[in-house]
Amino acid sequence: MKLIIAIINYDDAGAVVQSLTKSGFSSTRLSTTGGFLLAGNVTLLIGVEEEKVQEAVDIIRKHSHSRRQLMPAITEMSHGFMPVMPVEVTVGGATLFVVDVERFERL
Ligand code: 2BA
Repeated sequence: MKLIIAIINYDDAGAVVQSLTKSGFSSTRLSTTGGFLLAGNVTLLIGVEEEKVQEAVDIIRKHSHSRRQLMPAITEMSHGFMPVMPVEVTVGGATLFVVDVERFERL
């Protein structure tokens, strides 16, 4: 068994979870915050049999869209902090980790 840890955009989460559920995948949705933008995103935990990993990844890919996002920037001056032009970053469709599950039990 594998555990897919999928970090996705908050706006895509509903469609991803709905489509996973429709295809028979169980998932747990966590509210998380990206360390760089400090903006809310969603992390899904999806336990799947190895042969179903690709199907789950395809569903996540289908509903996750990359976006340009503005990041407010500040610079340090001798007398404090000063706002400068916001920086635009591309936030990817989804960030995935697929890890081995040593043991899985429902008690
Ligand atoms: P954030 O950390 O808020 O990052 C949002 C986006 O900012 C990233 O999009 C990337 O385009 C950019 N970014 C991140 N760190 C950067 C840096 N040091 N310099 C310049 N630009 C940077 P994604 O790569 O698509 O990542 C989306 C979210 O996925 C991240 O939100 C974070 O929550 C998660 N993530 C990405 N890579 C990860 C990793 N290696 N480990 C854990 N979480 C990760």
